[in-house]
Amino acid sequence: MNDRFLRACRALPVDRPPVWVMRQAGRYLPEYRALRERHDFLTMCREPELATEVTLQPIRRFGFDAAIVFSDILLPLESMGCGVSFDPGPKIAAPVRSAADVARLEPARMLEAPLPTAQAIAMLRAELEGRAAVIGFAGAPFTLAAYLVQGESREGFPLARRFMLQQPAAFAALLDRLADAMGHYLARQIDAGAQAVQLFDSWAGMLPADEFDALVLPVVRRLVDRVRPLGVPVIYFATGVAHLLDRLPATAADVIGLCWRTPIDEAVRRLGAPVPVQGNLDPQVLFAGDEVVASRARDVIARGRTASGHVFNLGHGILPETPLGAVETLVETVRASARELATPVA
Ligand code: 1CP
Repeated sequence: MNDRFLRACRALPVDRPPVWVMRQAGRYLPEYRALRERHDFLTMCREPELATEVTLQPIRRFGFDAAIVFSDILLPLESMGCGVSFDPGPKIAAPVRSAADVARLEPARMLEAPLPTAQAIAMLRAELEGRAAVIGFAGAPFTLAAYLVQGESREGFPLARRFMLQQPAAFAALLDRLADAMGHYLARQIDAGAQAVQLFDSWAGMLPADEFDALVLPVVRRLVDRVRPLGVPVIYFATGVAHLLDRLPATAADVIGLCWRTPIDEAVRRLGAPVPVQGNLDPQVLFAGDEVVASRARDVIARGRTASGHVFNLGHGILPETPLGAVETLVETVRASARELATPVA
């Protein structure tokens, strides 16, 4: 039974930091690319057997301490009545642009919709038998709203920002509906066996602090308060939020995921609360050669010791061209930190 990841999330002692990487199932793996040649991305998410296989690929190869179920943050929006496709970037068939569009979204549909992701989670628990923890996930309300309003991915999501400023009540209603829907969605993943859940707020960092405080933080808090009583740790991950770090403990998340821009020890001071953290090696470091990978990973581990709990991860998703050897070096460096801790200093 490998409970390193769950123990670190709870700030309990561990022999070394647990390690997994965001987007660990994906295009940098030849076995993923081989399967992807035969199936499109949405099929791989919607067939529980395929999603399970892809989720297990990086666990078999690298022995990560946690497995994040293969899906996408935009997939559950389909169950709310929004068409989603990838070509390869995401596209929303009917973007949300008015209060009437918001009113059409139906969070309660999340309760009945077939949920292949939940089936995949159950299959993963059975396959893994405790060798790695199974993580479920959802997009956080603001990040989902950014895609829903913009209709696609776009630097700065300008239409979403304008909708937020021009129609604050409608935007707040949109966030509320998304929080309700993701509450149902995460509850179903936890029911199926997810041992932790991560909220991805990839675009929250674009907001000025006052708007984050007024509109976004209260909805994240409401969602976290809905999910935490279900008994599994909740990780809140946002990028580019150096200006918001002191606010993040107010999300009430059990673990704060850190992007690579702020060193962990500094982030811990600025969080100002003894909350466990996850992160935060810059994904680009994996292109710098084994020596740099090992030394930078050791640096992240050392800084992580200033936190009450530390889950080793990258500071954002692993990039498609990443050399496999660098990931091996990374995992081996994290494993070796246990031996170093066990060796008495002469
Ligand atoms: O062509 C392909 O094979 C599809 C590429 C792909 C993959 C592998 C997409 C499209 N999504 C995913 C999987 C995915 N997405 C996972 C799987 C589990 C794992 O980590 O191994 C997860 C957790 C996500 C989460 C996700 N999707 C986020 C949050 C994390 C982040 O990177 O900030 C976001 C923003 C998305 C949207 C999305 N889905 C896919 C793409 C290309 C994008 C990003 C578009 C953009 O930059 O706006």
